[in-house]
Amino acid sequence: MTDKEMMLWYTSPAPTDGDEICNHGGSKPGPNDGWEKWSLPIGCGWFGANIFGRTGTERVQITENSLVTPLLGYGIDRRGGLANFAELYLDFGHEEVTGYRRYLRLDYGTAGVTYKVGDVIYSREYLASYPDKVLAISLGASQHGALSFTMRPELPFGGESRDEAYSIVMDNKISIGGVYGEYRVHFEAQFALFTVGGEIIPGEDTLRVEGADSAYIIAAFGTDYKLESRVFLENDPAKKNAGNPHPHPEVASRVDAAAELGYFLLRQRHIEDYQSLYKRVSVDFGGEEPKIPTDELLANYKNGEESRYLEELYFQYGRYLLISSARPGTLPPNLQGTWNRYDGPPWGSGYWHNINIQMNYWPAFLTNLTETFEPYVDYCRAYMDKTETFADKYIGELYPDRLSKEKGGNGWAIGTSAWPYTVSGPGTKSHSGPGTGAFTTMLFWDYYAFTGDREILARDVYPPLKSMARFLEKTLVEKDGKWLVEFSASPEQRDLKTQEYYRTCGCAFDQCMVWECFTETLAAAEILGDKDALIASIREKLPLLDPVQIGEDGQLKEYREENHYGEIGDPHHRHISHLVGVYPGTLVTKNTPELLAAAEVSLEMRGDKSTGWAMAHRLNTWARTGNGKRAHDLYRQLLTTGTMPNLWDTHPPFQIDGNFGGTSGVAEMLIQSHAGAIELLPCLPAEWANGSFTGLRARGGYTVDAAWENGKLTEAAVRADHDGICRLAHICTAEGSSCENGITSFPVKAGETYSLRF
Ligand code: FUC
Repeated sequence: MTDKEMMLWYTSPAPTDGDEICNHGGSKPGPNDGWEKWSLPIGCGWFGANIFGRTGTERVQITENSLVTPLLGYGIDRRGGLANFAELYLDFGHEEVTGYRRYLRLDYGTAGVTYKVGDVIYSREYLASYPDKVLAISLGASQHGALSFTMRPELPFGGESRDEAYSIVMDNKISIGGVYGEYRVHFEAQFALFTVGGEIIPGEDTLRVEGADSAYIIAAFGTDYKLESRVFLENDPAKKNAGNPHPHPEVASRVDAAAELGYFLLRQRHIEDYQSLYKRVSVDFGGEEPKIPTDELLANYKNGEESRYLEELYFQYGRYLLISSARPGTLPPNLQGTWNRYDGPPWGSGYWHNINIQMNYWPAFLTNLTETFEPYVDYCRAYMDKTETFADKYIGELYPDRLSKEKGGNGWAIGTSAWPYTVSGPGTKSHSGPGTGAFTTMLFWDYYAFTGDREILARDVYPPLKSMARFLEKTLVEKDGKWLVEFSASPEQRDLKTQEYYRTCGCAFDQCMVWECFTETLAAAEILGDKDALIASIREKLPLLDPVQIGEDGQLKEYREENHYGEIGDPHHRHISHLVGVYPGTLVTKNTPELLAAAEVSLEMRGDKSTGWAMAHRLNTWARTGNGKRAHDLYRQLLTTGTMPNLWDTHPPFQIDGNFGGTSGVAEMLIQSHAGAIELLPCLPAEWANGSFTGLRARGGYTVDAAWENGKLTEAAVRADHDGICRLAHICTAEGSSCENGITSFPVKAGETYSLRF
């Protein structure tokens, strides 16, 4: 563990460019967009806020994931989806300032601003508390009575598209709210103001602070949304929330409870809670705290300068963003995490299921943030009834003779798009095959694999996993002695000749996903002693899936009917879905060297150049091949071509998946455990010749630390959650261990740490 601080910082506020934009589709962000490129995100899963750090009028822009209206069509140019919740303006009128600095401290989960006006130092700190479910802002001045400002919360865009809008000023509190969109979401935000010294003067929609020593603001946000199966089953948009209590009393009680605590205690509780997750992991590649701000650091890196610190920072930033956008009880992180300033965000800030939502969760288990997956478990449980009807429909249309009339008898099925209020089903006109469902259940399996927790397996993992196997089994047809998915499509690939989405039978994506799903289901059934007929049936089919083949260019084929690389679809497509067996899958590993070599050929041919998340996908896949140079090239590429000054990933536009994929990619370079043993430093690049990490996780319920010098492991420690046999790859020196085929095994006891020196 190093004590260097992980911090993003800047010497000017976020510019005002783009402040007026309300709908992404109508007007694309400009080159210097303040929100997208420069503002700093804080959040706690319940809500998110972007801090602009301005001195004249500060802007804090707030989102809460359940304020949604239906997306009126697909694509980034359609209005709908997640909405901007509220804007908080603080008028200081500080125009001439010196010594300006704003920052985001990843070690504490706090953002801040400091500057001087004349001799007075002004400072503000912002935090989003998960335990107390409030936004808190402290405002200070270095001279008695020097703090004066106006607090001015507003509905976004002057209340445009908000019905029954209200703004109520009472004593030291302003409440704003209304009803939003076709789902008739009732929402409310409350902003309470507290001062030391000076006075608070109420205005029509404002509170003015005059001559205070210091102040703090506590704000809470709520809607009448409740995550339950009714939300998805109910077709009438206006009835999805019907009968749920108005958020007002609950929001008010949260503000009151937080006010009782006061800023100091709120801050303490926030930092304790936040650090209990964040501090589980450290990485050190030899970076040093930079003397230049983050935007310059990134710009220099883009110009070819090295920065180990930036590489560490980006890794930890992904963890910060995940902690800030997903916690038990909240909705899962969407395409923008939980941050959005539009009333029509790109792709509706959806949960896109042909790569994006899965990528959001790639760092969850590996980087020791397991509980951030709980929101998806809840979400899946809530949409399950609806997605079972999709499976009924799909099987009924394609294979009526296989249709079961029992509830859940055809398993469940999911298409690409999903939101807090709706989820889509698969279809033969889709651009992505039914494998997207198994892409999703793979996360569930990993939830078990990394925790080794049988209760989690039985309660949260096995039901959706087995049910997905049930569905996928019904999508298979027997051809030439193989079981192939029909209809099948490699996500979003088009036929080179017709430019239509290419639809086929048994493409690598679907076959690999079925292979993973069946393999996981069989392993789970074995542990849980499930003897269901389905288990016997998928056990028979598994060896006949023939998921991957090598083509004439030595490539891992995307399609069974492909001979040469790139003859069917776009050879440089951003999706690399045919390689899911390498990552995040477990089919193609170092134990299958020919297949892995073929995957490398495909990866090379696909090329590094791509969009944000697609570079992150390549990074993770290169990490699995063990090629440290190529993995690091991709990491560099992601940072140089897919990263904005606030270190948000850009597709473009801003999508958070690339941040999360970047973080998991770094972790995959340091530790892997998908091929039967824990492998330390499986993909170490020359750039990270000396370093260490602590707290990364491995399958089986292990927490691992390691240190290395000149590219060679010097020490490691493995903590076991359960009694068992620990298996380490390529390490044959551990005392009391047996070593066979490069795998060292030794017995471990729950709660014990095993230290190894080399
Ligand atoms: C998938 C990708 C797109 C985009 C969208 C949100 O459909 O293919 O590039 O990221 O999700």
